Amino acid sequence: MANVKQQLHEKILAWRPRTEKLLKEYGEVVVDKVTISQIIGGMRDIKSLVTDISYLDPEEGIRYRGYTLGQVFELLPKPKGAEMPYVEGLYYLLLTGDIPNSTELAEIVDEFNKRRILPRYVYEVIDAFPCCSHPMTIFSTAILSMSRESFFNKKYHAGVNKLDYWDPTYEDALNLLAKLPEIGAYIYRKIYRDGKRIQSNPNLDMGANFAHMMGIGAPYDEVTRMNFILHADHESGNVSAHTGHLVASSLSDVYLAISSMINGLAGPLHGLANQEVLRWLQDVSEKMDGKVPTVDEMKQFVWDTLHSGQVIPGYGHAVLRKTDPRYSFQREFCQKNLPDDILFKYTDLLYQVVPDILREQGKAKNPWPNVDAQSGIIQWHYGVTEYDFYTVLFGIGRAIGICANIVWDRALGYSLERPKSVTTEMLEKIAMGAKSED
Ligand code: HAX
Repeated sequence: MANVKQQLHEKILAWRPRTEKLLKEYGEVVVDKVTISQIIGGMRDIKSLVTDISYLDPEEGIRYRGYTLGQVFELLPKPKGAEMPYVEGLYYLLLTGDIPNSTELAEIVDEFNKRRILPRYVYEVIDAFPCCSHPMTIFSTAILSMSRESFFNKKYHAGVNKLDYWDPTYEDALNLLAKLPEIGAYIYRKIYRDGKRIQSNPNLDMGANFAHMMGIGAPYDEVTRMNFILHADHESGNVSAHTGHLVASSLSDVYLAISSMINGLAGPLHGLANQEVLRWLQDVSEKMDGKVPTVDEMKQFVWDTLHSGQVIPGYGHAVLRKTDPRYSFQREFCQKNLPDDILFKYTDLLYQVVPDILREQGKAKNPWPNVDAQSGIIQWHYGVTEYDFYTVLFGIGRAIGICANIVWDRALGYSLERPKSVTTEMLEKIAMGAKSED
């Protein structure tokens, strides 16, 4: 058994009794109540999922395996001369809970490297798409097409023991994650460049390899590492993570689950918001003839959007109640590396005006910016101006966390997901019953 897998196996064996004890001895303990507004309102805030990969605090933001983003970027090992850590090291952290030492890092980097080559048919699937297909549709389908490679499916049909489901899932997850940069970069080259594939370089880490295959020089490798790490996980209830978990809970393989989560991520209220931010900013830029608007002009653009019944992309969040630390991290990157970029100036101006306006409007529970408000500006600055592509970048990152989750879902034997639905009439009766008790 390989070393990473061996370590993971030991952690799984040590963890299982905790889950078993909770189920056997405390299974009937009440964790949360459910209100009618939560049932109609997208199950907001109901504590009904469990994950140890990351935790999202409404005030503080995300922690990966207990580490704040600042700690993750500081503690994870970095390629020589780089400021941003190895993405592979992050996967090791999410999977095992530990910061990898140099041997562990070398091993996980090697695992990614040797699994990166794409089957030929995946290029053909991408090539077969009609023009104007959205990159997220192509990305999802390319991933889906590889379900035939699933090691889990083969083992399942051969009759593998339930306790060992995690093992072939671990293989599928690594096989898929290692290939995502190749798929993403090829889609980019195909749609927006000359269509010629740039071969991956086995001497480069995942982030640098992606930059290389995109055809973009340094420091885009740093941008790529930062981007994949920042987007990797946001606990389990968001649409993409939840979809990945839900689909995998029926024992669908990792390819089917990750393709599905990509479809959820492709919605404008979720991951597609990063492209919507750029679309919105471009619209402002056109109306301003490229000049930076005054504070009052920017306020007017924001109000115009709200009055036309649209949301301000990149602002608000279902859980967070403060500025997203992923936004702050990228803002600091911009302040350091692209302070004079005109779009960064627009974004900073928005940061000055939007929270007050959303508060004045009085609808959004969180008036602060989220991760998507800043990510596209950085891509644009480094030459990726095709904003339809931005959510693919998000998707490569997000797959890392969801894959780690699915491996642990299988290791701890989490059940098929199956919440109960009720009819409107039933809710009305419950409501009337509660009223007559008042
Ligand atoms: N602009 C205008 N109105 C907003 C708003 C925004 N940015 N954010 C929330 N609202 C509105 C909602 O549309 C809702 O209006 P209605 O009562 O008319 O339906 C009201 O405020 C209450 O919404 P909420 O409870 O604060 O927010 P939700 O949990 O329902 O939704 C969203 C959270 C992220 C979907 C929401 O804030 C939004 O639409 N934001 C803009 C899109 C966006 O940036 N999405 C990315 C979020 C981060 C993410 O998942 N990245 O992938």
